[in-house]
Formats: sequence, C-alpha cells, structure tokens
Amino acid sequence: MGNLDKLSKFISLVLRHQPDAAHITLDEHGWANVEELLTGINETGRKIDMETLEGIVATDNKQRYSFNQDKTLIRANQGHSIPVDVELKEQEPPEFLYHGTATRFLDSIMNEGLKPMSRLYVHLSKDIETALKVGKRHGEPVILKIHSGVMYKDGYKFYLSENGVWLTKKVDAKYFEAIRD
Ligand code: HQG
Repeated sequence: MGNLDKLSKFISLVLRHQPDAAHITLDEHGWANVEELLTGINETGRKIDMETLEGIVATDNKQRYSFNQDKTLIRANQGHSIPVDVELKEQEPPEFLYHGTATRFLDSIMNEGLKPMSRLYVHLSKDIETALKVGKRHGEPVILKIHSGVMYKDGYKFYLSENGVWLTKKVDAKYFEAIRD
C-alpha cells in the first residue's frame, strides 16, 4: 500500500470510528477541525500537510471525505460507527439495491436480517459490481438483491450519502434474496 493510501486509511479510521487516534473530537455533525486534524496526525508520527490532505480528499476512489466551503472543517460522508448526524438526505430508492457480503454470514443474515453491525446503517449499492467488491472484502462473496422499492412503500426510510452509498437502518429477510453475480 502506498503512503497516501495508508494516510487515507488512517483518516478514515479517525473520521468514522476513532477520532481519539489523532487526539481530536468530532462535532455532532461529524466535522473535524482541519488544523486540529493535521496537527493530530503529525503528532502520531505520520507526515501530512494541507496540500496532501486536499489531494487525498480530491482523489479518494470512493469520495469518502468532504470539506466545508472554506476548508476549515472535514468529515467522512458515510461509514461511521460513532453516532454523528452527517445530515443525510432522505430519498426514494430505486426498485432494487444490492448488498455484498460473505457466504459465512448468510445463515445469520437469513435469520436476523441485515443489521448495521458496528456501523450506524446497513450499506447498500446501486449496482451488483460495487456490491461484489464489498462482499469480497469479507471472504467468499455473495450478493443480496434488496427489494428497496417495496421496503420504501412499506414505510422504511432510505438515505443517499454525498458519495452515492445507499443507507438504511435494517433490512428484514423478507425483503431480499441471494443471487448469483
Ligand atoms: C454483515 C466499505 C451476520 C454484512 C464499503 C457485512 C461499504 C451480518 C458485515 C462500507 C448481519 C459488516 C460498508 C447479520 C449484516 N449477521 N452478519 N445479521 N447483518 N452482516 O464493513 O456493508 O471502503 O460494517 O453483510 O464500500 O461490508 O470502508 O459493512 O458483511 O460501503 O469506505 O456484517 O464499507 O466502504 O461489515 O461495508 P461492514 P459493509 P469503505
């Protein structure tokens, strides 16, 4: 992994899960002060300046981070495990969404439904290809086809993050089936 990738991973950890790791705190909307973040990261022995941070935000392959307008604040767009309100937009989902997971989780998922586990939301993708990548991170992948349109009609809320990830609180097993890719 390149140095920038490592830094990006660390920033993801700090902004989504463990601000302590860079000796900072997030506000209720998930924002970190950019100056504090840069100082905190440098204190861990990693080297970063504003230009590097701007590069990471601009080139991140999943557009994970956003600055505020004057670039004094930064936050992760989604993926948090700590309870912050990133002002997600509630939105009507497409008829189907997809979730990639590992075959070893299937029994549990079929019994309990899809749960957010350590994160605030269940993460869903609009295409199978993305879901497959997510599933592969966990092991032998399997794709779940989510009947999001039906869920929406049944009153479940969906949110679309700034970087195009669909989020919902929970998916009951009656709303999905495992498919082949
Ligand atoms: C599984 C990445 C057992 C769930 C991706 C998943 C995504 C259950 C795992 C984002 C379960 C949690 C999120 C149940 C769900 N029993 N297992 N009842 N319900 N699971 O990493 O969706 O690169 O927290 O299927 O692109 O894999 O980090 O969630 O396998 O958008 O930016 O529990 O992370 O983005 O794993 O990934 P995760 P995820 P980043």
